Amino acid sequence: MPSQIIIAPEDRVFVLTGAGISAESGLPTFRASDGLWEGHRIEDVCTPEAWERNPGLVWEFYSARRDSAWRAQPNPAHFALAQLEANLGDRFFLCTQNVDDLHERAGSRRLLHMHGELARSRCQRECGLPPVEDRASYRDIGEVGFCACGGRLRPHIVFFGEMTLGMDQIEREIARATVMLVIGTSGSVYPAADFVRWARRSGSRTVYVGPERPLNAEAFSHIVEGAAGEILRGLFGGGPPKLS
Ligand code: BV8
Ligand code: ZN
Repeated sequence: MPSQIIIAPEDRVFVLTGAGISAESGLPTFRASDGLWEGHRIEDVCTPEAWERNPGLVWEFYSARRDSAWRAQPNPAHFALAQLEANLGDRFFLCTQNVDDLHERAGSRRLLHMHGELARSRCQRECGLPPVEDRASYRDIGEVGFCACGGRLRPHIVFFGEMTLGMDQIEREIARATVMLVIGTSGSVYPAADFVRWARRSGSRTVYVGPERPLNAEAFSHIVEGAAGEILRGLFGGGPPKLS
């Protein structure tokens, strides 16, 4: 049985998740698909240039991602984090790099999607109007709607080269956390890959859960190798955290 981690009454837990936590729900990770996302090069579907060049291809890609995400179900790792949130209340904060909605469907609420959400679209003109709920799959760019200002709607996704979301809140939560738990992320994409180093600098215990050592392994005080769905349940024991 993997070691358990103590969470004392004065502890605050910051959790960061990546594609690995959704692997057991059947959603492919980025590493697994050898740098190709469902057969597409990142440059063709997830950069501002790609959007300018061919918004139809970008919408085809994210429509396919929407379809597979809506068909997927949360797995025991998602539920274990929702349980931990229920136990710790405001001593818990969850930041995810994932754009799927499996954390929400498992019951997580104190959650921030730093790379955006599949379930929303926003105006490409950044006119200031907030993102809108949009779970549709578009077969053709002609089907995609427009913002009230006339701008075309784009996926509410952080493309490479674009600023990540909620960084002020993330920096605040990392600064006041005493334990950082990182689950299922290879540590290859920034600034998320640096969070563990920020946590280490502010004296937090840093724990990684995943079947492979991440690229930022040096910054973790504990590495628990294994699948999140198996490890997390054991780690928290499902009931109130007996992390002694
Ligand atoms: C920015 C949304 C600046 C889209 C995403 C050179 C050096 C350093 C940085 C850079 C650089 N050149 C460019 C950069 C910056 C760039 C970057 O980091 N590039 C990398 C490739 C080097 N970063 C950016 O562009 C960021 N923006 O820097 O802006 C700026 C500043 C001011 C003003 C304007 C701009 C934006 C990055 C966000 C891009 N969007 N997602 C979408 O999802 O479709 S990133 C996307 O890829 C994901 O969100 C995630 O972040 C990343 C994939 O990583 P992981 O989630 O870790 O997945 P991966 O497959 O790699 O690993 C899975 C892991 O799970 C594995 O370790 C595996 O072992 C594990 N696993 C498998 N099964 C399980 C498991 N774990 C547990 N249980 C299991 N069962
Ligand atoms: Zn607009």
